[in-house]
Amino acid sequence: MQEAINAQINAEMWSAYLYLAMSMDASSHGLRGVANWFKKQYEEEMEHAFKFVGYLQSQLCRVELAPIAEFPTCWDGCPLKMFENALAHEKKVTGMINNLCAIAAEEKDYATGIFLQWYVTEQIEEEANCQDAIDALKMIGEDKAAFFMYDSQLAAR
Ligand code: OFO
Repeated sequence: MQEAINAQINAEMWSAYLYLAMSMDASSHGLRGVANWFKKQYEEEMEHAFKFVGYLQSQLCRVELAPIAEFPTCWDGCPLKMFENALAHEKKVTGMINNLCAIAAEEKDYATGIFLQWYVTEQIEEEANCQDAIDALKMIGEDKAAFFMYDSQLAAR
């Protein structure tokens, strides 16, 4: 269980870098709201990672930090591509969290099972947020005024 949680800490940090890269790409294309949204998402992912770090420490387990694997850095300033990529990634993360739950159940590690429930709920929100953005961006299409309004909304996250 300890090994699997350490791997998840790495995965959460990888997610953080992915979203920070999206924020940088959006920013370099003048998409201030999208850049802000992904910067906030980067911060959330680091919180997810540190929640696991705190949990391992509270259980007197060792935290092992591994190198962060390479991540994509270019979406050509296309928010739809970013959110589609983010949704696909979050679905993958949901699978990883479910896998951790399965290990906890198999090892009869009830404390970790309860701790993981927070992540199970969080993943529902993570996927829904990405899907909402995809739906909105598809509706907006090429309408620049509508996109400007939506970008301002994302800037307020
Ligand atoms: Fe940590 O939820 Fe996204 O990846």
